[in-house]
Amino acid sequence: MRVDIISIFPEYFAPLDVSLIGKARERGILDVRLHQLRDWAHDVHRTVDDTPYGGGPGMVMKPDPWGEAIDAVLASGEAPPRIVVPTPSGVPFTQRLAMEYAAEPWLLFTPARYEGIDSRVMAEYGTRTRVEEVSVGDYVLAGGEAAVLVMIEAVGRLLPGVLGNACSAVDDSFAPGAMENLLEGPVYTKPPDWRGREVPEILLSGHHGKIARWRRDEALRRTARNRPELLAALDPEGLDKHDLKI
Ligand code: 6GU
Repeated sequence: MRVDIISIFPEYFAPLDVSLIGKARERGILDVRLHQLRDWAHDVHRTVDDTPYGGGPGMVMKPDPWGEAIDAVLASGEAPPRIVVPTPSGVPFTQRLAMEYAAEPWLLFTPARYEGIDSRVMAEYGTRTRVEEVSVGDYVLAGGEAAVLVMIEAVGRLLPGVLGNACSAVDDSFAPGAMENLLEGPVYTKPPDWRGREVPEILLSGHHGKIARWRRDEALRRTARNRPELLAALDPEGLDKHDLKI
C-alpha cells in the first residue's frame, strides 16, 4: 500500500520509522511518502494560511498551496488515491473504516493546522476521487498530524503480513464478527500467582469451550461497564441465549 502525507510538519511522522509500521515499511508492505506543504507556497514567507472570510478567530489554510501539492501527488501515480482529510468535524474513524482503508492501494492524508483547509479544496478533489473528512474522537487536537499517526497505525496492522499472528486482528475489540461492538475482556500471563493474585482458574483448565464462554461473558461485562451505549446497540441476532443473562 502507498500512503502520501502532505503537512507543514513532515518531521512529526518520525514514529512511522519505528516498531510494527517501521518494520512494514522496511519489508516493502507499506510505502510512506512525506511532503512539505510549504514547498508549494511561493511567497518569501512560504505562507500557507490567511484570515477567514466572514471574520472570526484563527486562520484558515489557503487553497493554492494545497491544490498544487495534491496535484503533484496525484500526478505521481495512476488511479487517484482515496483522500483522507483529518478534522474534528469529520465522520468517526472506526475499525470498519480502518478495514476499508487497508483494502485501498493508495491513500493521501492532508493533516491541517489552524482552523482547517479552505473547503473548496475538498470540493475540487471530491469530483475526481473519494475525499472524506475524518475525526479520531470527540476532542480537539492542535493539528491533524497526530490523528494521521493514529489512522496509519490502525490501518497498517491490518495489512497482510504485518501482524505476526493473522488471528490477532480477529479478536480485536470492535472487529466485525463475534466481537463486533464488544470490548475485549482482561488478559493474563505467567506466573499463575502474582502478589497473591491468582489467574482465573478457568483459563488454566484447558477447557476451550468454557474458556470461550468465560471470555465472552467478560467482554459483555466490560462493555456494559465502560461503553453502555455499545451494549445497547448490540445486534440481538448476534447474542446467544447465555448472553441474555448478563
Ligand atoms: Cl482528525 N484533527 C484535529 N485537529 N482534531 C481532532 C481530530 C482530527 N479528530 C479528533 N480531534
